Amino acid sequence: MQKTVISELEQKQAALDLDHCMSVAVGAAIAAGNIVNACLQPGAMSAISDKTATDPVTEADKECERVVLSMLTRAFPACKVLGEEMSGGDGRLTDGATWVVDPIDGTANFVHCNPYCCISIGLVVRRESVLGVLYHPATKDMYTCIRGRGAFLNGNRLKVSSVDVIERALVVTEMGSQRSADWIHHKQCAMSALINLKPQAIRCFGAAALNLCQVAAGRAEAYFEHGPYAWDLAAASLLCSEAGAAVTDMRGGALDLCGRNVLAVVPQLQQQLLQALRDVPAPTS
Ligand code: LIP
Repeated sequence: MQKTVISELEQKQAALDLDHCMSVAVGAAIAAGNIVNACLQPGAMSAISDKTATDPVTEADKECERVVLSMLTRAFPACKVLGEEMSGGDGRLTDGATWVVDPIDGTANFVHCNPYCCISIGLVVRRESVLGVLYHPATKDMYTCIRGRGAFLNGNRLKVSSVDVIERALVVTEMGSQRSADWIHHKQCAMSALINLKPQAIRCFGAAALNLCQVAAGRAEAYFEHGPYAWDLAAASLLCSEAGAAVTDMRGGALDLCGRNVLAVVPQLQQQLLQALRDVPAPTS
């Protein structure tokens, strides 16, 4: 009988009961989503402290992260955790199975009571995503994916857009929270390159993970950004690839969850986007 050789990643993936992981992660996302929705009610905004003037963090961010990490570590004590707000460290990943959590992706939207924000929970093994859960509290949309088993929105399978001409494409990018000269120069060059490409629409919605969900759901043809961290990308980059998007770094290389840049695009427009972004200088700081 032919020996089934599976990769070390698949072996580790198989060792985790991913259906149980999914069930706990969905429950944790909903629990955090209830906190977000309570804060989005008029007059209920959570206390704000600022990481920087353009990168706020709220007590709700910290409370959501506490709730999510508590549920995950109680159910999976052997897994590591990496959260945007409290797990410390330099945001780098190790080889071990790690829950990578952004308790509120789109915090600047959230502090302005703009509901375009989500909870992102990814499970990463050997620096590659194997499971993703993203919850958009305002719409109660639950995006889920397991490596090799497809991408889903509220249980319905997702497939990227079939648009194959840039003039009919909606492309998403972001200004981000960095304001140093090199980052501003990068953003100006990237936006200029995108404008010159002449897509039908350019959007900056303010949440990396939710932007990737739009590509996976066929509501946008591409999203790129230099800036997102592993907690912005871990869950939604897998959702995009499972829905049929080409997901790379902005030069077309293999996505590095800690590489702080991403391009998710329908395959039929990938070369045009890469060509347009080819000469955009990366930030130096
Ligand atoms: C945000 C990202 C967004 C980026 C913002 C910010 P946060 O994450 O989702 O793409 O442009 O600067 O980093 O901080 O709201 O979780």
